[in-house]
Parts: sequence; structure tokens; C-alpha cells
Amino acid sequence: MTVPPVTTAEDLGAQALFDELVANEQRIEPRDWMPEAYRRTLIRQISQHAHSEIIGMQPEGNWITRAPSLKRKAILMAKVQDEAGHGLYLYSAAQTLGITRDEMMQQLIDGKAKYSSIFNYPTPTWADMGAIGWLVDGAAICNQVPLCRASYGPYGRAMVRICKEESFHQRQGFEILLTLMQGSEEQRAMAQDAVNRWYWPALAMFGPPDDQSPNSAQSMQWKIKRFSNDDLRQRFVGMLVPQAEILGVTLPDPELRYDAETGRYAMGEIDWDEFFEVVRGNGPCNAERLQRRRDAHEEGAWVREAAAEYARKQALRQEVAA
Ligand code: FAQ
Repeated sequence: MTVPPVTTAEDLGAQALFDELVANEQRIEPRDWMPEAYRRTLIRQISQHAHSEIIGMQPEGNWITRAPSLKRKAILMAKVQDEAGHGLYLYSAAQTLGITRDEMMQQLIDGKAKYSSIFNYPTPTWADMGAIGWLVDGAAICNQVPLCRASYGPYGRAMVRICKEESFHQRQGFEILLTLMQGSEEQRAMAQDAVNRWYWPALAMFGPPDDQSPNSAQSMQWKIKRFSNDDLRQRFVGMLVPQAEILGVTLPDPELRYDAETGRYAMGEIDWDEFFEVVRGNGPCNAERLQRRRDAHEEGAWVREAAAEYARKQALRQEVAA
């Protein structure tokens, strides 16, 4: 592809240069001029995403000590570690926009920051590890692959690495469900029950319907978001239907059918009242998730202090040597 030449800032002014870079599918980098609202939108979205990864470690962390075999335990530990890594890439990307890690973490533990609604649901059975991988990581991939082309360079590049790992996570979730579906009647029932509980919250992960999504239009114009919430939900359902058939599970929506005329899936109504309640902090596990994060933050204080002291001594040593 030939990239059209970009006029300099003096020629066009900073705003025009920014608009031109975005229009030409080029990347905005940390030192480039950007509109203040673009910077704030990115900090909002990237930090919410980072928090989601970090809080998202908890529902699965719950099963590390109880995984049914050593192999399953090792895989689950690696997955949860990957989520910590995703959080770190994303916090680092957000830091390039002028917010500190401490500020973001403080917003999270003060309960002022949002994170994905999905992580406020409980994980009572082993099949939930399968359903999270298949449905939650599946939704995450649908939502996040387009973000690899986000106009902000550090975000898009972080997303490329994250998506590679998410796709592995989705397959391991699928494989857990497949194994259960090939097992005893009790195991099949456990897998179906987990799919029943995670299906609707996973659809809601994509965010409110397009006509109630205040940020979408501007974010799409800036090429941060590439598709609307409803379009991504459609893609996701289109991906799930054939996979559900292979698994032998039923998607718990009696109204779900493909409409050949519109080329879209007709589906039942998502419970948006429940979604907004969860986002407002009143979901089944919101309080528990935040308390666990606060406790972990306090328990980790000595590590942060030790690291800061080590860095101070290293800097001093270098100064003396110089
Ligand atoms: N939960 O105008 P929109 C993962 C809020 S990571 C809570 O449509 P936007 C990996 C939204 O923030 C999952 N709040 O907003 C994993 C906004 O409020 P604000 C996280 C939600 O930003 C797997 C308001 O509603 N992924 O799963 C949610 O244009 C397994 C209006 O909404 C990302 O963060 C929600 N579900 O679109 C880890 C991806 N949806 O901020 C562990 C990046 C909406 O104005 C285990 N983010 N809201 O006060 C995005 O793509 C977008 O931010 C959306 C929302 C699509 C989430």
C-alpha cells in the first residue's frame, strides 16, 4: 500500500495534521500533538481495559488450587499470568498519555474507575473456566482484534500481543467444555449450566446498544473503535453458533435465528437493567472483587517500597560512579 505524503505541522496546523494522520490510517504517537478529548478518551478506554484484565484474574484465580489435574492447573496459572501481563502492557500504554500507574490504581481501588461488567459474576464450578475461555475470551477477541488497528500507536501495538494470547485462551476454554461435553451426563449438565450463566453477560460485554452508546460515534471517527457495539455483538454470535454445534451445547436464547434477508442474527433482548446495575457497582461480586484488589494492593506495599528503594540505591551508585 502506498502511504500518501503527510504535510508538516507548519503547513497545516496541528489539528489538521492530526486529522490527516487519522484519515490516512497512520498512527498517532505519544509525542505527537493530539486533541485533549482524544487523549482523555484513550486514557478512559485503555485504563478501563487494563483494570478489566487485572480484576479479570480473580474469577479464574478462584480455581487454581482446585483445577482437576496438574496439567489443567498449569494451563490455568499461565492464563491468569497472561492476564496480569495484558494489564501491564495496557497500563504502560496509558502512561504514555500522561497519567501515572499510581493514579490509575488509586482510581480503581477507590471504586471510581470502571472495569468490564463480566468480571462481577461468580465462578462456582470448574465448567466456568471453560465458559470464561470460550465466551469471555471469545468476546474479548471479537472486540479487540479491530483495536489492533487503533489510531494510537502504543494501544494498537499492545493489542497485537494481547490478541495472540487471547486466541489461545479461547481455544483452551473451548477444549475444557469439549472434554466435559464428552464426559458423563453430570459433566455435560455442568458445562451447559455454565454456558447458560455466561452467555448473556458475555453479550453485554460489548457495551450498550448503539443508540445508547455515547462514546461510539466520536471514537469511531478517531479510529479508536472500528465497529459499533451492536456490530461486534453480531460478529460474536456468528462465531459462536457453529462452535456451539460442535460442542453440543445450546445457546440459551430461544429467539436466536439467522435472518438471511438482513444478513444478521435476530436475538432475544439483553437485560440492560441488569447490565447497568452491574456497571454501577451492584453486581453479584463487585464488592468482593474490589475488596480483594484493595487487600492485594496493601499486601503488596512492601514490594513497591523495596523496588523503589532498590531503584534509589542503583541511581545513587551510578551517580557516585559517574
Ligand atoms: N462493562 O459509549 P460506550 C477481557 C461503559 S478484557 C462496564 O459504548 P465505549 C480479557 C463505558 O465504559 C474486557 N462498563 O463506551 C479477559 C461507558 O462509560 P464511561 C474489557 C461498560 O468505551 C478475558 C458507558 O458504558 N475489554 O475480557 C461496558 O465507546 C478473560 C457507555 O458505553 C475492553 O475494555 C462493560 N462491558 O465502548 C480477562 C476492550 N461496556 O467510560 C480475563 C476495550 C460499556 O463513558 C479473563 N474497550 N461500558 O463512563 C472497548 O472496546 C470499549 O471501551 C467498550 C465500550 C466496547 C467496552
